[in-house]
Amino acid sequence: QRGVSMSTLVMGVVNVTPDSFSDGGLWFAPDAAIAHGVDLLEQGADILDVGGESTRPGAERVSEEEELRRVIPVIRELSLSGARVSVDTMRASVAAQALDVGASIVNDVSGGVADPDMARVVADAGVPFVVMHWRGHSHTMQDRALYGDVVAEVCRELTARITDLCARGVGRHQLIVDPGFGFAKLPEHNWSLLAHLEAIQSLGQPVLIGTSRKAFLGRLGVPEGAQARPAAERDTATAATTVVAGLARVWGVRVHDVSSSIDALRVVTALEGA
Ligand code: PMM
Repeated sequence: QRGVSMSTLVMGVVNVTPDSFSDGGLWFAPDAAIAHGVDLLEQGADILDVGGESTRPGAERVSEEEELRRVIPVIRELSLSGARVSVDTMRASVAAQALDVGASIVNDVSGGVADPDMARVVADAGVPFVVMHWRGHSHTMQDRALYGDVVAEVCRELTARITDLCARGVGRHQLIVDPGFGFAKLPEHNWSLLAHLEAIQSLGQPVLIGTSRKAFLGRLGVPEGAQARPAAERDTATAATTVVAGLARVWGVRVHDVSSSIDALRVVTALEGA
């Protein structure tokens, strides 16, 4: 058992993509993705985040048809099995169909910017909506990693998203904010954001963080200019960031390796009870 006082939720990643940077191709067939989701639930995931479009730096977009073909069967099956499912999509049409087959959270890395219809879908459904800090699509986003004060600017840009979404009829109570680790961010930006989660929390919304297996963790202990460590060897560092998140009492962490983050949160719970 996880223990009752553990408050940070663990969102397990189910990528139905051939090219995600962290686990690309591993769970691409629907059956493999469903089995992976079931496995993450058994490890203790509270939510499964199902996505069909890679957002790794430089990635090109997939078509709507292809995205639907990838995610809808997986979301339907996992929802039927009783899982709480979020759909990781920038498309309003994909979000709407995912909600129809059982998803109950929409996770949009563009925070409702990429598709002008997203706000309406989320407002009509009344479901939780993850609004991530985003400065543009993956093929050019790293050109936009320019900040004077990254923490202040991410907070300001998330506030603008909250204002815009509320003006379009989305309830403030629906909004979960995410600083968008790795999205138009250099390693130093990611570290600043992780060091100042309280600033993101001061926006007054629940906070989700997605540091899992990201490149800034792959640079730890690796000399300048040398190859970053592979994504699969970033889970220990990821779990360490889950400790940071747990101590900060963030709402949730989005991770690939669920069991190590569950353990990390057990450490937090034990510490807090000591
Ligand atoms: N990162 C990725 C995809 N979706 N959603 C949220 N809310 N936050 C993130 O940081 C995030 C996301 C990219 O990672 P992946 O390719 O490993 O899924």
